[in-house]
Amino acid sequence: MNNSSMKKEHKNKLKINQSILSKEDIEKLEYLNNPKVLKIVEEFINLLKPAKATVITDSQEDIDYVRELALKTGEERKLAMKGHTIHYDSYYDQARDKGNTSVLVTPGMKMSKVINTKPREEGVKEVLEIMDGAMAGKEVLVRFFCLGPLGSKFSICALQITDSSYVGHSEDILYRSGYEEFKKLNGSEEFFYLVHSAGELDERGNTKNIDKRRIYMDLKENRVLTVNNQYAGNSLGLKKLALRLAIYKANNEDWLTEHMFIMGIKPEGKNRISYFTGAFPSACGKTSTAMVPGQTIVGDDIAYIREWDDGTCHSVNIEQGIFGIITDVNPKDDPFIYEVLTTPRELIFSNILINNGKPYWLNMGQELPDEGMNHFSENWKLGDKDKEGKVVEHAHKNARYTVRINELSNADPNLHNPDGVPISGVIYGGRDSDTSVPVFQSLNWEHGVYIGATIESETTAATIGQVGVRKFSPMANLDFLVVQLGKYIKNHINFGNKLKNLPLVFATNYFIKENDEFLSEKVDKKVWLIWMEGRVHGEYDAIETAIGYIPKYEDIQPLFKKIFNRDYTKELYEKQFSLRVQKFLEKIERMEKIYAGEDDIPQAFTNILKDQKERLLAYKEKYNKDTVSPFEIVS
Ligand code: SPV
Ligand code: MN
Repeated sequence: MNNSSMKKEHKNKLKINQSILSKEDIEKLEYLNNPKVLKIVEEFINLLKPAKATVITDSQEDIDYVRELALKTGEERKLAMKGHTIHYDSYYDQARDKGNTSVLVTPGMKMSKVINTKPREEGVKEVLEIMDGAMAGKEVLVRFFCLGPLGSKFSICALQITDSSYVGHSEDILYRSGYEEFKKLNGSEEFFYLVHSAGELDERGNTKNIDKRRIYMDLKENRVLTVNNQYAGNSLGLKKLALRLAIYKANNEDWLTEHMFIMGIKPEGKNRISYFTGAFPSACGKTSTAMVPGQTIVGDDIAYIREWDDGTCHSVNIEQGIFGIITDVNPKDDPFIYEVLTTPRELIFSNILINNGKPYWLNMGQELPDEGMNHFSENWKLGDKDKEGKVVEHAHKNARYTVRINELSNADPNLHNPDGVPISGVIYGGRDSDTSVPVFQSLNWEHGVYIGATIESETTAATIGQVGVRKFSPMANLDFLVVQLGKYIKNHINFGNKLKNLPLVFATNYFIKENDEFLSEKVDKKVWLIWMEGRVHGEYDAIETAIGYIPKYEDIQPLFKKIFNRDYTKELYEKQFSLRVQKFLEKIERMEKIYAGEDDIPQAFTNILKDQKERLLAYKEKYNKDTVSPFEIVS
């Protein structure tokens, strides 16, 4: 049947060949009554030129189709355990590609200096040229999702077009299906759209033309165009790509889109739960904090936060699953996740070692086989080297698992609550070996914004004697900022100032060292969490210091006894909670330099930085030393 007869028969205006999009699929699109959806589908199918297009609704049948397609195309393979599959990304596509990720800007659009930008016209032209014919011979999925709980004023609809069944399947695990939510839009153009093609594939099913990998955020059109990649951080429209669109939207509408977990803290013996959000750069303990035993998890990566009618703020997880780093997950440190990864359920592993149908990853707490299939080859052997002469490890360090949160025994019952959860605390987690204390509370909301805006994380590869390189990441969100840093900070300050009931703000640093040894154990974060939760309820006193409120020994000692039956000594407390005044001053100097290079930093923020510095200099004078004991500050 040719184009014109197809049009007549179905009375649709879509100029797409019926050999590509069936009558039934056209009807699924038309049901939504949304001209913009039809326009986008037509434009991109005609550009990308797939052999077949399939529209996926919320029905179980459609969702099963995607899961099975991933096995049929070979993008995923079954493992021995029921429901488990393995997916590989190209050896050169194992993490987010910051270099080829750009924000497309129009004249007059102000961006922070730390953001990669490209003139919009040039970027759109370039990526559309690369996308032309990129789906030749492949099947494309047209998907509808809801970022946030269904029927929630937080949520944003998102249209995803992708030729990767792995991407489609991952999104079914990680996001809520939103076909009916699109219908409820009533034809409105208020949605994000995300177009992805893995491009031409090699014999292993991996993207061939990595050099033509592009990830372009087109803020003007509320869309992201991404091509020649498969790694989820580059390909999954709903994850870090829609995060950027939502940051832009939130910063123009006075709410917050943050790179934060949401967790419930439940102190033993007290009949209550307090919800906290937390922003941690990678390798600073984000997932392991959200997974502390005895607490609940709402989300581990992205939160929308809005002012609520009662003067508090509420937050939702825009996801319903976890795309977590698998390296280091072992039964001792991460019992919940380890259990999930080793029992039957729907679960995608990526970029790990498979031997005899069984999964193996780095530091899983057992010996690994020295051959198998991995992110490098079908037949990897210990000692194999890549083209650059580098020995390939058993699995990639950034290897991942993808699983639904409701598969976890610590899933919070409010995960899908359209009202979200009320937030009473915000945690900013940094990583340094020589400056900050394990936990402290900000002096007020604005000082809390300062703490978030000055997060640093030390690189972990530092060898003995070498000082780790410090990476700056305001609110752990630097990679995703698509507004000026000054505007982002101002939005944070204003957001808190309009709330009647402000969340308290805390900072953590689990990595302080003495003589190259960590001063805290991995599990200690439970004590810090319980202390923070208690502060929200006015249960613990604290010592007011130049950097903020720090816990008292008398409060922390019994918590260690009760929770771990451990004798927490005064000596250890003093080492952990001494104020390294000189080191804090050095940090401030680094921040002054960074912020001096940014335009439009709010005066309020500059003042907090100045006040913080003055308080530290006053300590230097008063105590006449570089490091001040918390016992001295008390007395
Ligand atoms: C992160 O790197 O912050 C992640 C994984 O959550 S990615 O999807 O790559 O962004
Ligand atoms: Mn993340």
